[in-house]
Amino acid sequence: MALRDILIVPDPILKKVSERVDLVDDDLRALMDDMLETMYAAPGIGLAAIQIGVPKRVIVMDLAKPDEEPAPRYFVNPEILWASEETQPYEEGCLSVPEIYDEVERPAHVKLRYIDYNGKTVEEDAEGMYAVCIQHEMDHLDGVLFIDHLSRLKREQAVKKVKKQAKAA
Ligand code: K1U
Ligand code: ZN
Repeated sequence: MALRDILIVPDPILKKVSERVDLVDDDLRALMDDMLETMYAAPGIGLAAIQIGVPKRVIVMDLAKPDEEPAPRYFVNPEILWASEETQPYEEGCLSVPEIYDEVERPAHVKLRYIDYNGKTVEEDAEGMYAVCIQHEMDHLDGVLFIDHLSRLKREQAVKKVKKQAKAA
């Protein structure tokens, strides 16, 4: 397993649309292992492959609380089959937009289909933090960041702040 670098805005690679995966094999599982290690180290609760520069439709996530056992989840080619009309606001963050947090409104419930770590197709419902996080991560697969859901002014301010942090580092 290896730690990978996380791309930071305004890296243009983050705007790419990721490609579907043909096969869940050992190479893909090695990528997912690296992504999980990178996510835990950041630390974060989710990570899309494009955030480490790999344009594949792959996501890892762990929503376990600090006092709970780790509960890694792996999503290959995730699709949203249904989204509720009811929405919920959540103050989101992103490892590719460090130290910026703002409220995004998304569907409160979604029905998902994806392929798991073992290549099995799974369908399940997501709500609460799971629904927030999977929609945030699936946006990454289409080159969309949470700041793209904010006003142009807020988005530009966020990118400016991240660039300033990078210069100071
Ligand atoms: O960069 C990412 O996509 C990961 C992002 C996921 C996310 C967070 C909040 C709402 C939606 C999606 C993060 O993990 S940001 C860091 C974070 O939320 C966190 C870090 C340590 C402990 C708890 C949370
Ligand atoms: Zn993100």
